[in-house]
Amino acid sequence: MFDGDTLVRLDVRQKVAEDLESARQRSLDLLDPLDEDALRRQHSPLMSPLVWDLGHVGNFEELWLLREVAGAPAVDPSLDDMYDAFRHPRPNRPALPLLRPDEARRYIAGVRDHVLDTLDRVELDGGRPLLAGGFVYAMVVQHEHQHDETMLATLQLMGDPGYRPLAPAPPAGRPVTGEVTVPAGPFTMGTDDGARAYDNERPAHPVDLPAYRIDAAPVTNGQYAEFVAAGGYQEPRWWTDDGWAWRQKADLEAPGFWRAEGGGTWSRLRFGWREDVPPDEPVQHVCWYEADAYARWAGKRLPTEAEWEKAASWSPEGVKRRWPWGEDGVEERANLGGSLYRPAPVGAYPAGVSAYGCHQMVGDVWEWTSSDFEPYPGFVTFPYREYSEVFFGSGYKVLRGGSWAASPLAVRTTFRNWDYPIRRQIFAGFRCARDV
Ligand code: AVJ
Ligand code: FE
Repeated sequence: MFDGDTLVRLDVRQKVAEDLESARQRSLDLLDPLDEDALRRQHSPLMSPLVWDLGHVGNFEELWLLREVAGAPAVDPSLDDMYDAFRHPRPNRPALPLLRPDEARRYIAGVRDHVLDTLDRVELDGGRPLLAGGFVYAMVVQHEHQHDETMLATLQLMGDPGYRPLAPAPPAGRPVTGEVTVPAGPFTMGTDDGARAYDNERPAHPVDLPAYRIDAAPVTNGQYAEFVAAGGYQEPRWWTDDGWAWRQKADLEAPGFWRAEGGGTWSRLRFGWREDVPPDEPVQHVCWYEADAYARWAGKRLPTEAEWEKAASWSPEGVKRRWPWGEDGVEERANLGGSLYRPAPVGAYPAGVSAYGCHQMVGDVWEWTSSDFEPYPGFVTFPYREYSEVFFGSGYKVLRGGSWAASPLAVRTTFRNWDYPIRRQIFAGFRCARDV
C-alpha cells in the first residue's frame, strides 16, 4: 500500500526520468544527421560549435544532479572549465580542446546513467528547496531543451551542407486580423510555482494596467513585406536613433535570411535551403529594432511584457492560466516542441486562443516586447546568479511565448526570454499593441 504522498513522489520520479529521456532523445536526433566536421566547426561567432552544446548539457547535468544533489566527485574537473559559459564566451569556444562527438556522447551518457541510478534514493520533499517538487530536475530538463533550440538556431546559420529535417506539413491557417481589447484592471503577473518556474518569473505580483489593444495574431511575413515595400528601411522616422544607427551599420534591408527576387517577391533560406517566403507565416529573424520600427510605421507600438502576459494568461474571471487556453493540452493547440521545424501560418491553432482572443501567444515565434529584462519586485536569486541575475539591467529586451523550436517543458505564459535588441539569430517575431 502506498499513501497519497508516496504515490505523488513516485509519479514525480517517473516523470523526471521520462522528461530527461525525451530531452536527450531530441538532442541526439537533432545532431544525428551531421558529420564530425559540421559538429566541430563554428558556424557563426554568435554560436558555439554544436559539440560544445552537447557536452555542456551533460556537464550542467553533472554539476547539478550528481555533484550538488548526490555529492558525487567530478568525472573530470577539466570539463567543468571547458563547459563554463562565462569563462569561455562563444567566440572562443572553437579554440577549446573540445571532446570529439563520440567522446561527448559517451560522457553525457555516463552522467545520465549515474543520474538515473541516484534518482530512487533522492529525498524530494526533505526540505531542500532545490529538490522540492523536483525543481532541479525540471531545471536540467529545461536547460537541455533550451540548448536544443540554440542548436537549431546554429543549424539555421549553417551554410553548406543544408540541414534537412523530416517534418510534417504545418496545419492550415485561416485569416486572423485586427486587435483585441483588454480592459483596464489588475492581473497577476509572474508565478509562485517553485517546481518549474525560473527565479526571474517569481514572485507572482499584482500589476494594474490601463485598457489597451493588442494584435490578435503575430505580424506575418506578408504584412512585414508591406513595410519593406513601403520603404520602411529607408525612413529614419520609423526607427529609434539606436535602431537607425544599427540599421545603417548592419545594412539591414529585410528580415534575416530573406532575398529580394524582383517584382516585390521574396525568397528565404531555411536551414540552408531556398524557398518562397510564405506570406501567412509569422515573420521571424527580425531584431528588436526592426520590430519596433514596423510597429511605429503601423501606427502602433510593441506591447510591454505585462501587456503581453495579461493578454496571454489572464481571464476576465480573474483566473491565471498556465497556457493561454487553460492548464494542459499543448498538442493541437500550439506549435511547440520543434517537430514542424518552422512557424505555422496564422490562425492554425483556433483551439489555442487566449481568454481575450489572442492567437498563437505561445509557440511559432518568440515575441519581442518593449520591456527591458529586469527583476520583478521581491526577486530572489535561485538557485544560481548566472541564470538570470547577471543579465538584469544590461540592455536586454524581453521576449515571450516560445518559438516552434521551444519545448513545452521549457515554456509557459510566465516564461521570460531575453536577448540584445540587435539580435536576430533566434526564432523571434512580434505582435503590436496600442493605447485605447
Ligand atoms: C534564457 C535562452 C537566454 O540560452 O542564454 C542556457 C538559457 N542559460 N544555458 C541562453 C540558458 C544557460 C539562456 N536564455
Ligand atoms: Fe547552458
